Amino acid sequence: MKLSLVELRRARLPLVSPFRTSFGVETTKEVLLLRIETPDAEGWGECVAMVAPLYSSEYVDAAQHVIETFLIPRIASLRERLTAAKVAHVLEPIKGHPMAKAALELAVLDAELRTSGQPLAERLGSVHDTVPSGVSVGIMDTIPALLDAVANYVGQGYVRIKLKIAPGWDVEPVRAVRERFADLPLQVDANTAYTLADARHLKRLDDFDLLLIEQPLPEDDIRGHAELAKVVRTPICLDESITSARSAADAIALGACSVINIKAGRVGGYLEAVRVHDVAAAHGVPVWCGGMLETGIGRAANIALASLPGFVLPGDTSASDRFFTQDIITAPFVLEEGQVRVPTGPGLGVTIDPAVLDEVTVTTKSVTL
Ligand code: NPG
Repeated sequence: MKLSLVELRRARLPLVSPFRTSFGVETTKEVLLLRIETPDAEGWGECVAMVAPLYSSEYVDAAQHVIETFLIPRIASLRERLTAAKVAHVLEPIKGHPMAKAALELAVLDAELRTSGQPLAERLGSVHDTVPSGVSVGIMDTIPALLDAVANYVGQGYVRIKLKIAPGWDVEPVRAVRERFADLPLQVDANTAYTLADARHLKRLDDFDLLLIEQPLPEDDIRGHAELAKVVRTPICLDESITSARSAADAIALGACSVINIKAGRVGGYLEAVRVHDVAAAHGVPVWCGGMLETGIGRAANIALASLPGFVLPGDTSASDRFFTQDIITAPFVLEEGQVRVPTGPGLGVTIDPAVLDEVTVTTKSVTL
């Protein structure tokens, strides 16, 4: 499959409401979208790197730079021999930049699958037509505001709530939500905001029957998570720390986690994400699909991934209107009795709305090959 064009498009979509985490507040999604052309089909990819390197070391300007300068020439060098399965291998000599690599691999995968007529979900190993949908609730100014937000999402039918926590916004908000919603499947996400010295404080969360505590400690603190897991009863889930199938195997072997959040961007692509899923499944470790405020392109791919058999916990696979009043796809994802439908069309199975896309586009750059 020969690549003839790569289009790099930067778009800006306002969020329906500000989304606050321990590392910052987002009010707009600035996204890098890729469109590639091959003789038989086009393919779309979305890069999940954010504007600033606050979640991980990647950021969108750097992702665009590395894609243009180092990644495109490498995959183009494969010429007719380009296939999605070869992308990660040919990009391996370039250190790091998993989100940039994942975006490019997704575009190649989409073009390949649109050519053969196969849906992405099927290619990845899907076993479900719909997936249960959870929602991530940001840090709020007050506990009453948080309770209103949670009540609204529960009312819409979301089957699991994830609360963002940080020092100063943890035990009390979690207690308030648990008191109001006794049976709600509930989990928390710290995005690395604590240290092992906080172990006794974090243990107080054991009172609230949480599904898991996600990434309490720094990304490289695997031993710390293993120590913490001996102190707290609530299962420890890793997100930022899991950067590959190998690191997943290590974290499991070292007792650092008993649940894994899988994000394709964080591990360098959807094909590696499947390998993380397989490693976890082999160890009986449940996984769920994370989210990074994706537009319909990335959301479609995440929902496909979340339909694999090891994804036994609801993911951050919310409906499009959780974040956007206007998505860039013609049929945005909707919540139906707590579930979202896995796309069934070839490739990503979604259609881009060109008028909407043009409206939100800030810059476009084409690389002809
Ligand atoms: O549903 O897309 C979503 C957002 C889920 O909380 C969410 N994502 O740390 O997992 C995370 C967090 C995130 C958001 C991370 C933006 C990085 C950027």
